[in-house]
This record gives sequence, C-alpha cells and structure tokens, in this order.
Amino acid sequence: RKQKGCTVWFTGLSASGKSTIATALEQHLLKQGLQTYRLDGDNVRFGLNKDLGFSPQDRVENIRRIAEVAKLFADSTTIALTSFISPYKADRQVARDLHADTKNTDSPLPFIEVFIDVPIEEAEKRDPKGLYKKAKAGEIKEFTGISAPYEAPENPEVHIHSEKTSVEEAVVIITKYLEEKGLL
Ligand code: GGZ
Repeated sequence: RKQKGCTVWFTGLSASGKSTIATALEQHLLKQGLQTYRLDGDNVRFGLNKDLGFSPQDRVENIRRIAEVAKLFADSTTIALTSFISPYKADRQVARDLHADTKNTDSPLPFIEVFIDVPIEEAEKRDPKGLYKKAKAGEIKEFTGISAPYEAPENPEVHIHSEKTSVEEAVVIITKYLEEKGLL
C-alpha cells in the first residue's frame, strides 16, 4: 500500500488517554498493512531521553528531540505517532515548524496535532498510576495540571473529548482525517 510519511502528534494531560488511543490507532494502521512507529515515554524517556526530567527546560528538550526523531520516521514514509504531554504551545510549534522546514528533507512533512482533551477533574479521578494523588500531596513536584502548566492547543487538526469519545471512535475520527488529507 502506498503511504506518505507524517507525524501524528498527540498532546494532552497525564491520564487523558493519549497512549491508549495512539496504541489503538497503531494497531488499526498495522492491520491495514501500513507502516507506523509509536514514540512514547516508555521507549523514549527510558532511552534517548533518560537524561531528562520534568523541569521546564528538560521538557523543552524532551519535545525537541522527539520532534526530530518523529521527523526522521516521517521522512522515511512511516506514520510516526508521538504521545507525550507536550504541555507548552511554543514547543509544539517548534515541532510543527521543524516538519515544515525543508532544509534537510525533499518536501515538508505533514504534522497533525491531535488534542486529547480531558477535564483535569476527570484525569484526577482516573489517576491510573496514583500520580495525581502524589502530586497533590507534594510528593511529585512540577506535575502537569497540578503544579505545572498545560497549555491547551487552540487550533489542533483533531480535537477529541476523551470523556465523551470511545477509543474506537477516536481511532475512526483520526483515520478519517488522515484519509481526507490523502495521508493513508
Ligand atoms: C507530568 C510526569 C511527571 C511530571 C512523571 N509531570 O501518566 P504517565 O506518567 O504515564 O505520563 C506522564 C509522563 C509524562 O512524560 P512526557 O514525556 O509525556 O512529558 S512532557 O511532554 O511534559 O515532557 C507521567 C510521568 O511521565 N510523569 N513526572 N512532573 N508527568
């Protein structure tokens, strides 16, 4: 099957459902014979970015490196799926601009920002790893949504309200978008 590379950039709070939806999307695309690669905390923060923590400067560098790696995958015609909080608007813009930059690629690489939107109260209620609880108790400092900012996207290509949308529905919405843009 013919495919163009692109980066599908998920952003949202911890426990918003980013990784779950990205994983389901990956499965869906793989089943269709498409080549994809998913970048997330498990394969990036414990490897390439193991020297980085959660200070503002470290998050900036985390996102910058992830954007560079995603771009390389996209340039190889893979569909790169990234699922990181990426809390700063400016850094998501850096990632977007990098994909548009043709200094080291033949053509611009499509960048699709997918906002997995969840009310902070709902994320706190889900709290699958107990991190919100720890953050509120002061045991984790600079925790996104509690003691560190999350700057919501204003114009994401795809906006998913995760408390009202099932994982399957989210996959359909994103796939439709990619098809409409001629990326699948
Ligand atoms: C936010 C933190 C923090 C702090 C550890 N703030 O729910 P999780 O556990 O699995 O996902 C969160 C993950 C966030 O890493 P990212 O690389 O996506 O963050 S960023 O894009 O902001 O660089 C959470 C865990 O790491 N975690 N400490 N202080 N999330």
